[in-house]
Amino acid sequence: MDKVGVYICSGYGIGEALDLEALKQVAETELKAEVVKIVGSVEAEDLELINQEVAAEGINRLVVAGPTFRFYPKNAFPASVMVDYVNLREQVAWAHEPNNEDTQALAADNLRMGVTRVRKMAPLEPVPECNSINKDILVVGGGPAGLTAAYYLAKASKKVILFERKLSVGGGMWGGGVMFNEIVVQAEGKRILDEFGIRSVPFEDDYFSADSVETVSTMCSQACKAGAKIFNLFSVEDVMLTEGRVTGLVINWSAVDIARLHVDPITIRAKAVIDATGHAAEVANVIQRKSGVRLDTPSGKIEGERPMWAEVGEKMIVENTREFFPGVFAAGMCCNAIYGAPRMGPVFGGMLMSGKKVAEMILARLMTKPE
Ligand code: 48F
Repeated sequence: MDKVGVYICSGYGIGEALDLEALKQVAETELKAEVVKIVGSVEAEDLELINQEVAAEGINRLVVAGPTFRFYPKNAFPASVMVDYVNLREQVAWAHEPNNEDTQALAADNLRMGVTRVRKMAPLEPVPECNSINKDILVVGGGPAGLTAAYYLAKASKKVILFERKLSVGGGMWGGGVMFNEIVVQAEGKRILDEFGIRSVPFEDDYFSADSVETVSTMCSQACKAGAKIFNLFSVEDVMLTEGRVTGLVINWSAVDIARLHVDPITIRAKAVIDATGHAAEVANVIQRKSGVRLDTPSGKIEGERPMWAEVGEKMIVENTREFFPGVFAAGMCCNAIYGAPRMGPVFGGMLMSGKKVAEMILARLMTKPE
């Protein structure tokens, strides 16, 4: 139940210029305020008395008619009480002819507005907890590996964000092999396509082919529906590296980079980061270039991608799906770039298997480590 209290101040020259009893009448009879009082001032003990009464009477909507609102100390009234300040001093008593009919009418109108305002005030909604800025896992790159990882992690109820530099996700998968719009996967890759609900047909021996457009669009849709948040047009330009571990990413709008604007990026924290940036292995590169740390590779550096050898490349990519630096995991083509293994052309099963494997590795880690 709302209870309106009106406190009219007689100090600071206000009582000499205005008929305060008449104002009190307006508040009581016309405006129907539950508690109406005339007080000597609105500071020190008088302010304390007002607050005691507000608490005792259960007033939750308060009008103080006196000096400008700037006069009151910070937190003069409890945060749970909605307050309106009617300025009877600077804007009425001090600015207009005292004890004049029009001055009195102005004071009454100001009081009417104050009481009406305080009755209509709505409490501020508490700021919702921002659950976008700290995430469980951040995926860099929305190619087949990144989308697969995001899908399985989100399906396991993890908070996942995927950043994709370009307008559309899908990476190198839209064009299949030389733009035939067909992708090829092996039997294990087909099982992942099946889990996404993507149709495929036998191709030869143990291989299957699928429409690349259906594959990308379905993977993207399923990842989103599972709960992954995809931010396209965002580029990851750096990492946060604290105490020998990557703890988050530094991101900016891709348009800022394209337009060569000098706009500072923002950071986002996570328990794990996935580098799924394809051949470029951008996260690994930025760590190596800027931090001079050892990566978990034979040479301690990025080994570099080797020439095409599809069968070996496909096998190696799953093997090379690893945490290559504390807090950062490789998935997809960048695994072979980091660990020095062959590329594999339009065979995409390895990308899907690598995306699934990295999700499983991170899930296992999150389960064994206290959150
Ligand atoms: O290149 P991409 O498709 O990587 P992938 O998932 O799959 C590789 C295959 O497409 C293909 C292949 C098959 O045999 O070899 O190349 O490993 O997708 C990588 C995505 O990451 C984005 C990029 O735009 C692409 O969509 N990306 C790269 N760097 C960044 C980025 C960055 N710094 N920030 C955000 N996105």
